Amino acid sequence: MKLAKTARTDVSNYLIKPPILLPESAVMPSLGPTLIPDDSGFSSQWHLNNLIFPGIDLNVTGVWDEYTGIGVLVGIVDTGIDYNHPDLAANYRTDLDYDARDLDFDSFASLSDDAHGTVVSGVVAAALGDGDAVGVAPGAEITGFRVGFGAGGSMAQISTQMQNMATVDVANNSWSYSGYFGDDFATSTFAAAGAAIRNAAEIGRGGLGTVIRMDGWRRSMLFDETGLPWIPPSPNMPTLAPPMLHPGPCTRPRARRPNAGNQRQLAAAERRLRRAACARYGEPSA
Ligand SMILES: [Ca+2]
Ligand SMILES: [Ca+2]
Repeated sequence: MKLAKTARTDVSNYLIKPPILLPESAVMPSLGPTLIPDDSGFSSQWHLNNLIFPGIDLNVTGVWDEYTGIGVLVGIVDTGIDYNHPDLAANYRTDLDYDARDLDFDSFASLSDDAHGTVVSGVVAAALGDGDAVGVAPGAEITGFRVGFGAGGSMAQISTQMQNMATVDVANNSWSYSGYFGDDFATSTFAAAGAAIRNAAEIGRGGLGTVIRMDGWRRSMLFDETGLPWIPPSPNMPTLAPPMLHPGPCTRPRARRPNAGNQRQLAAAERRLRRAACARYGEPSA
């Protein structure tokens, strides 16, 4: 089985900056985003910045002043990609892609059924400036892991590209092989692909694990609602119960800056989660 040419890992962007401590009396100025793309189609990209219904969007433009995804490589597992498209050319890595359909090192969209990968690549990382649009991470790099579907596809192609996910920082999979949410990686049909996903989650990014987007996941879901097997992150957490009974930062409501209002919201959310966890695992909630 042939795999993509080069493993690439750059963990420098995952280092956490030390917090900036301010005196309690300090007032944070309210500043809007200064990076506003001048791409001609940006005003129509309501999912990034909704001009008609403000706030009904991804709330991402404020992040771009500090971070646009520079230094992160996203693997697009999908059909072929028109990487000569002016929105994509600047961010596409032709030296890292792999085509499991044609068994070559070029994931260019060469057939009429190759349209999907180009669209998905643009949503992820269409570059600032050139073309018409921008992606949610316009500074990130992308590379293509081409597969076919229907008569042009096979489980061997899928398994190969699931293995190749270990060579990128983030992997995107906007597809299903057997219908919406029909792919069951616990079955024999998908067993090899499932093992490859687990491998990427364990060894990608130099051992930090490739970040693999989970379709169908919602922020309100608890892990055991995903139907996935629990992989203990620590000997002290052999099941989901310990982290559920000790709610942590992952339960925090989204807030840009701490203040009295969202601190109360946080406390209330943690109380709700703790009550739910205790009820689920038969523990007293007092
Ligand atoms: Ca090819
Ligand atoms: Ca662009």
